[in-house]
Amino acid sequence: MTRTAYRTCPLCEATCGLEMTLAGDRVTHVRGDADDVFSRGYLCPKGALFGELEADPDRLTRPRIRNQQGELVDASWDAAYEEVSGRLHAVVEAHGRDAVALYLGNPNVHTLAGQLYVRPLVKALGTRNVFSASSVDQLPKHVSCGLLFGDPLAIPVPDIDRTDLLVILGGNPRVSNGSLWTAPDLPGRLTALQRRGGRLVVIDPRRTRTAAKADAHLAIRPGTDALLLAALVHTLAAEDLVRLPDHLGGNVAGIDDLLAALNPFTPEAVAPRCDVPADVIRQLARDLAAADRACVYGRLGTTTTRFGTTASWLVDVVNVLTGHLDVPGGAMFPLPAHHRPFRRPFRMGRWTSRATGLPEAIGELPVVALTDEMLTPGEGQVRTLVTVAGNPVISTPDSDRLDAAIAGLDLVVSVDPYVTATSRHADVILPPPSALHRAHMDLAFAGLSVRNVAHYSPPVLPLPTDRPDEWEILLTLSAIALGASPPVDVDSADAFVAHQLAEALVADPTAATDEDDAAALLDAVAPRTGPQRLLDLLVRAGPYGDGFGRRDGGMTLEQLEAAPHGIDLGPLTPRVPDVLRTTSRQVELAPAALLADVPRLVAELEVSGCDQDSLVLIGRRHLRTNNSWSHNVPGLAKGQKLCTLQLHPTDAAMRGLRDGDTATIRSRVGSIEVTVELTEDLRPGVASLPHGFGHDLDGIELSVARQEPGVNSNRLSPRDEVDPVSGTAVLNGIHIELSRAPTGA
Ligand SMILES: Nc1nc2c(c(=O)[nH]1)N[C@H]1C(S)=C(S)[C@@H](COP(=O)(O)OP(=O)(O)OC[C@H]3O[C@@H](n4cnc5c(=O)[nH]c(N)nc54)[C@H](O)[C@@H]3O)O[C@H]1N2
Ligand SMILES: Nc1nc2c(c(=O)[nH]1)N[C@H]1C(S)=C(S)[C@@H](COP(=O)(O)OP(=O)(O)OC[C@H]3O[C@@H](n4cnc5c(=O)[nH]c(N)nc54)[C@H](O)[C@@H]3O)O[C@H]1N2
Ligand code: SF4
Ligand SMILES: [Mo]
Repeated sequence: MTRTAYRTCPLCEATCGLEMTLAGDRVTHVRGDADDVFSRGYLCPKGALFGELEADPDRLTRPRIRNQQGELVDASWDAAYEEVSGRLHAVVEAHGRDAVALYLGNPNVHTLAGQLYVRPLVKALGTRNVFSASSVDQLPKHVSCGLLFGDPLAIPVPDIDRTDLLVILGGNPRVSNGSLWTAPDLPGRLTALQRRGGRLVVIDPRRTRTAAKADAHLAIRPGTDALLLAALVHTLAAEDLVRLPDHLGGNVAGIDDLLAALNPFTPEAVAPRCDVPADVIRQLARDLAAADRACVYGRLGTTTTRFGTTASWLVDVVNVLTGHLDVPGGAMFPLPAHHRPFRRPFRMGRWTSRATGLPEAIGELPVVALTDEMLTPGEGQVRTLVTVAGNPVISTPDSDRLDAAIAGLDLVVSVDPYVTATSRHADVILPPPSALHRAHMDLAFAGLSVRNVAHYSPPVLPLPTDRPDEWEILLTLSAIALGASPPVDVDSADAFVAHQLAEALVADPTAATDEDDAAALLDAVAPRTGPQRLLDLLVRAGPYGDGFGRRDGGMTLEQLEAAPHGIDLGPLTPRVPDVLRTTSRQVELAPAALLADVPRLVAELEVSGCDQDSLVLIGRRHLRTNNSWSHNVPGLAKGQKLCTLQLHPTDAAMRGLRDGDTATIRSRVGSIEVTVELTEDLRPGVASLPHGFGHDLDGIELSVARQEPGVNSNRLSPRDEVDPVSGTAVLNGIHIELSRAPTGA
């Protein structure tokens, strides 16, 4: 007997609908859900192998505890929680709450546990040492949008289906399937843009799959996007091309200060540094200004650079000044179905990293500070690490130092399904059940979608009775952090979280409810519990919600449950001024924190182009990978050597390297050996190495990945090279030296 089940794919930001065939509890086939209102049948190789990933025999089904001999052995849930509780309480008692660091990895934005139950855990831990993958990723965009629009979550996305001209800097959506930009089948949408006569311009040091199919590709020098963007602004001003959409006119502040600050950045001044001709920059500005519907978009190749926040800011500045912010076909603000809590105007630097002085932003510290927080003695020194869905030993800079620092901690707890480079250090591993056993609804990505869409997936399989759901694991940890000893009453903890949410909703003027009694909201969603109770509250209080009876026919979780292919809520619509949370309630084009960084960018103009024989390293992604944890799926890995150093033949020849040779790469902090792959897709002076590899460390239990382990590129990233505004790591544009490895190929 087989059956069909539908579920949103949790593997990347595209949120494709999966149609799965199951025999018993095994997924035998996956295809794209042709009826999905958003993805309409699209599927990538990872989604197609979702069943294989879920059934991976290396996934843990029971907790692990480190025994007296130092081995990680199977344990019961009771014993595992007991171990965490005893040791965590001891650390907090002896050293205080800041001695516990929390690292939140990328999959947290892909699970309901991460979306709904991490915040209670953060509160319960009460530590300032909260870190996440954001600071090796998109944090600069949160900061720039926080400063521009007042809300770090108000991130405008390219309205791809209606635009005529799209300029992509440092993104490769034909491979990544989009990021901070949720649009299933981006390859198809990009093709459609060109078919209807629109243009795609890609700015990237590498001729990526996206660049190869673009109408124009500018192979910019890494790390110089902020300069190019500043020159676009300069041209718009110099040629009198600035025009704001009518509805924005009265809501934009700071234009004069902005233009004055960017006055030094003429196209001629930036051209040698960017290695993009001045007339090309000027023409791009004119094209953007002349297009009825156009949009500039920057992704990882702009954020994880020395000018990450400044580049992120200027992307939106160009959209504003060319009249393309918040209008159809431009950069638009989605309106998700769930209620988003009212936010006070964005502030950062509310505390700083004790060891590095780097500022807090969106409630966390930059992860580049984690190693020093562990190694620097004194009050608040980190002695315990809790990771939830994260693999910082592979994903974050200066990995060898971090790896060694983690090994010296008093206690490591990992909520993770695998024994990875990071969780191999754990004293306790708490594995979440497979995604098939968990409900799903994308909350983060609904706020980044090119259409307003709501999609709820119930669990495909019942949870085995002997296993907690991931949200229950997080709630148990929260209760332990608050001082409880196991067994924890998860139902009470969950009721407490729901009550707090209901209280927040009745107090929130932007929530769709007239109730002033939290109990009435909780009655309305009874008898639901767990994430479903929270979701029903959020959806009913949301912009399309039933408002707990206020709006007839408004959305409820019940409606979503009855719509396995999702509910389409229509194209994006203008949202200014509602979306603005700045104190002035205006778009602040020239925030002080960003103007203060302009002199550093001016200094960059003085840097000469580049030495002929110097090399910088950038990253890349492959369609068949997902950061550090997809390499264990045989159907995805296929024994391919994906972790190669791509190099231009000219750079290789200068060093006597040939295709297939083994080269030694040295950076200021580390050295690794890797196979060379020659390609003319890179601009000379730039080498490319993917991240997420290095699965051959002692103790890692990834039997398939170990066969083709690759090397960890972050052993080369210095932890003191950051975008100073946000503290985000520089992962693109690392200076390296390259030579033939002594042992040869
Ligand atoms: N050099 C370089 N470094 C990079 C990047 C780069 O481009 N270059 N990219 C950066 C980016 S964009 C990101 S987002 C980070 C990612 O950094 P991380 O989030 O630290 O790493 P991931 O590889 O995504 O690892 C996710 C972990 O979550 C576990 N996991 C998977 N599903 C679940 C689940 O449902 N629940 C739980 N609890 N755990 C789960 C996996 O087993 C894995 O251990 O890496 C960053 N690092
Ligand atoms: N297949 C696959 N898809 C993924 C992931 C994955 O691991 N594999 N990871 C997911 C995650 S966590 C994220 S955050 C997204 C990332 O999504 P994207 O940002 O679209 O993906 P990347 O491939 O990292 O693209 C960054 C691009 O920036 C270029 N670049 C490097 N330095 C510079 C520079 O200084 N300037 C400019 N203009 N370009 C530069 C690189 O050559 C690269 O093409 O992908 C997501 N999707
Ligand atoms: S594009 Fe992303 S969401 Fe869609 S099937 Fe592939 S991994 Fe899943
Ligand atoms: Mo990411």
